[in-house]
Amino acid sequence: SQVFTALSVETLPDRLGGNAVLKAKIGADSSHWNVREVGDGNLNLVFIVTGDQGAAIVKQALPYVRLVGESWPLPLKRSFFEYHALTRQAARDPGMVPEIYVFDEAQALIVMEYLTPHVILRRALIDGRALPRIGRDLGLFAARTLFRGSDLSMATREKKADLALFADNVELCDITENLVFSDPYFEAALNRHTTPQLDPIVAELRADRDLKVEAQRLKHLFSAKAETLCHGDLHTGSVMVTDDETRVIDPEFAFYGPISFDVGMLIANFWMSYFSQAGHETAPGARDGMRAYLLDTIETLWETFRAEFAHLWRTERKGILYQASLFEDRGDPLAAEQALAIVIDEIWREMLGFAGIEIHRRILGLAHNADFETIADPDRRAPCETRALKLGRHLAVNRQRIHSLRDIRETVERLEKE
Ligand code: SR1
Ligand code: MG
Repeated sequence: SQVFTALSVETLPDRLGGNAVLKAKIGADSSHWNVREVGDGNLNLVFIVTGDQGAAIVKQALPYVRLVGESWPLPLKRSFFEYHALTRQAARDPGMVPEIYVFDEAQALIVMEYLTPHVILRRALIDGRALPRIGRDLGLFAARTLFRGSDLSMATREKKADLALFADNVELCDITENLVFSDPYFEAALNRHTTPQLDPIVAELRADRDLKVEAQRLKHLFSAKAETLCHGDLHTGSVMVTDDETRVIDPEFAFYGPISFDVGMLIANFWMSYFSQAGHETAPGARDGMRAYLLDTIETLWETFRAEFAHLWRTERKGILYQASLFEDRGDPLAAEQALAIVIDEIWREMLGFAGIEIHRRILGLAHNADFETIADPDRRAPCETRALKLGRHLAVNRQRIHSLRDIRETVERLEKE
């Protein structure tokens, strides 16, 4: 196959126009294709291509980090991992990821379904839109993909083959290992907290021994607990929504890691959205309904995850772990329920920790999120970010002693009034 060459708006129709699948999906005459580059993420090129028949998304990896430039090389093989993660997610929770039309490994490109009129969930939440389905849809997606990618469900040979396959996603794991678990807690070169008013709390957090130890314990879990196929970058920017549909995109950070990782990252982004609302409201209290919606959504997401995980545990536990032959067949059905309660409790405590450090890195590290960044006035942004940082510390350090989302809701609402 050809040497990798980055696509451009000008070259794309010629380069992809001969593909029979794309002729059928977009239009037979590629000179009629309209191409727009819309990538606003940190890593890749993304094009929307429309033609006489329809439309498609073309996503192409670049051999470097787009956010930083060619000084930070990044392998093209991330596209391979994204493709393989998407195929597994499609099988494990049908209808929740975009359909793939073409995968070209040498060109590091995936052509997939154009989701329209979907918008990025993070953007919708900034705009104050309360999407009715996301808590349930994302709770189901997390439970199904994380349970079904693990030794609770998969045949051991198949699971070990996937463990080996995704183990090569080294460079993207390295990004997470550094940017999420370490950089926020010292003066790393890539850090860029954009609000100088945060300097005192940043100094406090970086001197916080308990926090730094917890961050490294969580990094240890991330690197060593190869439990399931994680999405790896499951935040509100990786979800596309309408009022009626939820889709999950962008699993190029996929790796075998803790079940709790995706859940924690995702929920953290709802808490950040909550604390950012004060920076977006046009009058005090104008976003109170949105705030309540976000905390309710977190509860729905977690409760749905827990209920679906328990359902799959009871009906699909066919892997090498907690085998029914050890429990039910021996006349002790409660043994499996006892084990389930312990497994869920462990996911809960880990999930809180991952959520806490995800909040910190989105404010202190390299990769910020638009929830806070779009609050232009630093005097409005700083209190929002400070409250979120405090919650992150509480979650990471006290996670073994936090027992319910009700307790966290009280903390969150108290911080919001500070
Ligand atoms: C250099 S990549 C920075 C961040 O962008 C991705 O979306 C991941 O979240 C990563 O940590
Ligand atoms: Mg992404």
